[in-house]
Amino acid sequence: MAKSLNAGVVVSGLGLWTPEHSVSNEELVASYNAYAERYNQQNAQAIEAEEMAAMPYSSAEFIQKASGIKSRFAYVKDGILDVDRMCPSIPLRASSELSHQAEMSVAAARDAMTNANKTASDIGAVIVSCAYTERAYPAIAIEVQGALGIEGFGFDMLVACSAATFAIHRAYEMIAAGTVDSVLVINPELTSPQVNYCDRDSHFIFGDVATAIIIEREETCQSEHSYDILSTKAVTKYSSNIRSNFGHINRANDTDPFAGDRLFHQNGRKVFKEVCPMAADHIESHINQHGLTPSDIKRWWLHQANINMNSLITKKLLGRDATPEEAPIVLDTYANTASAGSVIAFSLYHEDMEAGDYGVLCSFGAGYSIGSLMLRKR
Ligand code: CO8
Repeated sequence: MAKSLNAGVVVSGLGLWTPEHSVSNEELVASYNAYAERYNQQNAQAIEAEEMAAMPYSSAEFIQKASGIKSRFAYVKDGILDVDRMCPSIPLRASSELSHQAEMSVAAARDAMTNANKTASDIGAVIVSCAYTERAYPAIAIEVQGALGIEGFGFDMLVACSAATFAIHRAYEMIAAGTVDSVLVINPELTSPQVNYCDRDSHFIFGDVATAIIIEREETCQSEHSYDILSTKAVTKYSSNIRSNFGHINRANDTDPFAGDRLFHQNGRKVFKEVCPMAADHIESHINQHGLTPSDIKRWWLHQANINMNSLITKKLLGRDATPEEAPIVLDTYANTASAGSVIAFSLYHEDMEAGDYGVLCSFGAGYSIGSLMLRKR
């Protein structure tokens, strides 16, 4: 059993940057269906002869019912709805310019620093952790560190949906070990370039966003809203049910660099069935480590992939439906934002918590990976 380090480490600030452009289910379905119709017309003979499968049509009603998603934000909307493109049109930036993910990161980081009453000189390390970084090196975290004028060090981490919780775990451990006094964790989830907008099963799932979290020693905390990190818990179990084969080796494969398997793809039904019980068991055992039960938890800031997954998990834990106040949902407007979802929920729904209230922050997804934190309002 993982022991609580009980190290006097706190979450002292949360930051959120939301893109200005949003894309509704209706808009997305209209462009997907126009693309499918054209494809089916162009290949009518082969489809008729059963040499090719027709592209199936998507529906806004299905998307909302199956996932809870009504719309998503896009860093760049241009191109996503263009049936001749089906991909956002994001301009290349020169190496001398701030990169796209660094720009998103800086915006979320400034919000978190304001909320934590921190300046750049108070931060000892920067972790940028998300599902994809736009390049391998130099690390986005080091670019952000430079842009914000932070001393110390920075590094990037990739853990798909659990990138935020796993990075907070690392920050917690670095502070507990005395390596640094304060860490800025940022999750610039620029997912839209990896969404296959031509795939009916996944074209609706993701949105773009950036979140940030300040973690520091309790002695230095000057925030109005802060949370003791009582412990962290993580588990991973290998599965290819959520996968992207995009990577630096693609150049050497002599295959299509934009093929469907290079983009996000999944067996959603299997993921749903396998991850829900794993996540519920993980959370319950984490809570039990503290001599608590699920009924002691005031707020569940859960991963935001699917509203039905969250309902199932909280029902399994509580033995009843959770209220929207207990387990807030943000995926109706944000969709699945990879690792950032639970942090958005935390960021938007925490200020009413009272001293002594317990909350659980938990991610679950690709890997599979599950990461949780037991938090207590100070
Ligand atoms: N419109 C209409 N019908 C559809 C559509 C659509 N868009 N899509 C599927 N259908 C059809 C199917 O073909 C099927 O038809 P039939 O019954 O005739 O075969 C029927 O609807 C039911 O299909 P499913 O069984 O697939 O539907 P589900 O109820 O399972 O819902 C979901 C599909 C919403 C995908 C659901 O399974 C789900 O959310 N599963 C959980 C997945 C999950 O949590 N994944 C985590 C992914 S996030 C992550 O790990 C981070 C990765 C890194 C980020 C990537 C960024 C790009």
